[in-house]
Amino acid sequence: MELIVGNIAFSTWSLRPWLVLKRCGAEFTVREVALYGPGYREALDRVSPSGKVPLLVVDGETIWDSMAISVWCAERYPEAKLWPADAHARWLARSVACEMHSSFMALRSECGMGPDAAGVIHTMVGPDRAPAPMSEAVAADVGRLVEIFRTMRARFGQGGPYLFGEWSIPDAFFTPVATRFRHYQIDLAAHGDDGTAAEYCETLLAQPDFLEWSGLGGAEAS
Ligand SMILES: N[C@@H](CCC(=O)N[C@@H](CS)C(=O)NCC(=O)O)C(=O)O
Repeated sequence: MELIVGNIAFSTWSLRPWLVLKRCGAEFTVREVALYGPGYREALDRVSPSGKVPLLVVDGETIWDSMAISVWCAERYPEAKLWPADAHARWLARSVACEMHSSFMALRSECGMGPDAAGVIHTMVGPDRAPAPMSEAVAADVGRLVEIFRTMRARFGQGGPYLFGEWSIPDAFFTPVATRFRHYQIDLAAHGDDGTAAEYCETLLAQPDFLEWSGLGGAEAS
């Protein structure tokens, strides 16, 4: 089984299925396709049906999209308990993971972790590269994320430090958010946090699998 990822230094999409696969205890190799350099489009199109990464090559198929790979993992490794056991928690875990997958465009584009128009990779320039001033759209995204973190932790977080207590797929999807908050030094208290969201983000950033990814080169972002 092979996970094909973008640059570990900044591919936030690639980090998610990597975290999920690690959680399953799956045996897999990683192939990094360098994005946005000369010839990258052809290299990516050779391996990717969608022209994007991440991809999981398994059982003669190429599965694309970080959510599709995560759902495949939940099917293949039920013992990893990648979704919460409680039905209500599970329904909402899927809601927030899908919301993360499909929304927060302002945060993604204005607080990017990939190369900008000048080719500068934000993660490489240090945490002082804060966007100033923060746009209303980014502030709305941050406020909504704080609301999700506070609400889910309060309702379902009793069994552990993750969003739904025990680690589950939403934690993989929110780890890149925690890296953005850290990288851009976003003060969550200014966006409605009572400390819950900040503590949750610290938990994600201290998670051993994330630290291993950081050691592979994805220190800030990915
Ligand atoms: N929704 C997709 C998004 C994948 C995505 O945007 N991947 C970026 C990686 S940073 C990519 O492949 N970009 C290359 C390109 O668009 O040319 C997923 O979750 O896998």
